[in-house]
Amino acid sequence: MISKAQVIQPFLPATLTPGERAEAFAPSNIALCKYWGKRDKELNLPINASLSVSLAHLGSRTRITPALDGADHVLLNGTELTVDSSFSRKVIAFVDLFRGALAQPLIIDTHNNIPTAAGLASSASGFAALMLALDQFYGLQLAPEQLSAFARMGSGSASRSIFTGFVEWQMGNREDGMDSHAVQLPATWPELRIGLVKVATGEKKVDSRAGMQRTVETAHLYQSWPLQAAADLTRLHDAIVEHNFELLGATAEQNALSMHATMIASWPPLLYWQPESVAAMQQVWALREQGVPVYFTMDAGPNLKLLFTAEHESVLSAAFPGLEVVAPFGQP
Ligand code: 2P0
Repeated sequence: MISKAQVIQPFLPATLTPGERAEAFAPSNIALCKYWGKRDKELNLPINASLSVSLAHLGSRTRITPALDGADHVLLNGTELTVDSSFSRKVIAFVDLFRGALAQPLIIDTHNNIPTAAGLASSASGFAALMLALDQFYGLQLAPEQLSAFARMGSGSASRSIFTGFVEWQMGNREDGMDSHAVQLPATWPELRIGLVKVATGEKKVDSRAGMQRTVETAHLYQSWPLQAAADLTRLHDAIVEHNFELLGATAEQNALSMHATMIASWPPLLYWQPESVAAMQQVWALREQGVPVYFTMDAGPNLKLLFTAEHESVLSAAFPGLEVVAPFGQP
């Protein structure tokens, strides 16, 4: 198995010249075709390609400055964390891949503006923003595909958060993973809306890293997942090119439910849904029967993300009190 450091090393200059300050933003993203399962756990290389839409201004902003007291400092939303917290350890391990022998202590300050109530994962935008900030801080001048491949090593879904709009993470087949990076699709959809439905917040018992590993190792049903994902990816491309909202929504919803089916078929079983998640799904189906074009997707948690177009926003805000609406391509 190739290590992250072995892959990154050839792309770094012989001598690093740290800057004074770097700051970068990366958006969060919602997958319409999910990443679920790895062919390489060290490099976060996926078993299937995935496709997401970025959440515009919602995401992570990370600032890097030199630390003058000889120790690393990791801050999250304005609060300094202990260096042995799980967040700090992940951040420092990632930074170590780049600063190498220089070992210069740093202050790494991250702010997430993702509504915490929405229960959205922040590892995707967090590692993407950190990667962009490191690139600036050390003047690495990495190409977008390289930034995406390296952000992937922090967290798989971070590969997609290097870009905005519709983004496809190509699975690649190289052992070093340098062809497993995201690309931005040349498409916009100004009327598209994503509605964040909060069902529950709080730490989940099984994180997605452990969840996908358990699924791959124990669910026979998982064998059908790569085929489903490949078919869905093709349908999503067609839907985006044709602005076919029904095709986009139906494909995303079936893809999410198929992923959850593989989780439920794992052992021990993995069910991220709460009773309120199922009630919200049934509400979406009831609204569709009444003629409202609305679909949902879900990740490794109990919350729903609704997909709809701008003209139906008021109906959906009334049906789901507290709905947080995002326009991924800005206002039309
Ligand atoms: C996705 N998820 O495509 C899928 C759907 C969760 C369900 O990407 O182990 O935090 O760091 O590569 O990126 C969450 O997985 O996992 C995720 P690692 P990551 O959005």
